[in-house]
Amino acid sequence: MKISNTAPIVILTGAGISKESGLDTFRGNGGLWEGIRVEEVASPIAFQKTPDIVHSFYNKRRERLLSPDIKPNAAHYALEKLEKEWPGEVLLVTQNVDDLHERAGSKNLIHMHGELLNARCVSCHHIFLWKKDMDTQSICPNCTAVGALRVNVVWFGEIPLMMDVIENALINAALFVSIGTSGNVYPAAGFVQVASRSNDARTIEINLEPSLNADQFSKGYYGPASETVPDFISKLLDNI
Ligand code: BJW
Repeated sequence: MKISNTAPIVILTGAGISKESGLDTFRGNGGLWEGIRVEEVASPIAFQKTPDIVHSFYNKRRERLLSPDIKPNAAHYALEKLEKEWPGEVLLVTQNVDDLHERAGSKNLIHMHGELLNARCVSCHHIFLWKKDMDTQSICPNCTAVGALRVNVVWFGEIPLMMDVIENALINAALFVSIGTSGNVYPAAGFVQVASRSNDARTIEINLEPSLNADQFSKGYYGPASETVPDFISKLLDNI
């Protein structure tokens, strides 16, 4: 593929990129958490009604993320290489709340759905690094409120983070690449349309299988991310 080597690139990643690092996806086989659909735990109403269930969901995922066997895979590292070697701007937007892109060294990164290792106090609005379990008795380190802490992620019905920066980057992108996401959740599932309509960007999907909106992309590459992403990026960098 030939695009100008100063062209701005936007990459969107989803749960599929972290699957081979040992983190479960949300949907599909093995993608459910103890028989509960993510839509039933990842919402402010669920947190209001059953905070223990929601805390438990995130405590288990936080513990898993912090276990020593969880590491970035070749796809995370390939994206870091792209950011370092591409002469134009590369913005990495992830829907993932894990920190595997940071661990691989990516810097120009937006966590549009928040971060699992951060807690937010709904009383004083402070955000903290939080690596231990959280429950309804957890105390805010800033205002000392009891039970006001929640994981700092974006649930259904909440507004994803830094949308103005993301939309601006999509409008100006010459290449948009979506990796490891099923296309079930908006606004991320609509990014391909924003990029292709605004600037006639090339749009590429890289996934294990065609996503729900696969027909909206110029091209798709299918297979495990740890193989397809490094392969795609080395071809892109070879063309500089
Ligand atoms: C591999 C692989 C391998 C596997 N290699 N690939 C009707 C129509 C349109 C929209 C709506 C609607 N009704 C409601 C809405 C809005 C709603 C929404 O989208 N609902 C849908 C269910 C329809 N969206 C929202 O509420 C969002 N907010 C919003 O819209 O605010 C309004 C607003 C927007 C913009 C500006 C101003 C205002 C908020 C959405 C928040 C989503 N939150 C979650 C939880 C985050 C915390 C947590 O992690 O627990 O985010 S839900 C969950 O889904 C999580 C993920 O980031 C997100 C996407 O999942 P993802 O990454 O796609 O994972 P999977 O499992 O679905 O797919 C994995 C893929 O990988 C699969 O395709 C596999 O094949 C593939 N794969 N192994 C490569 N080795």
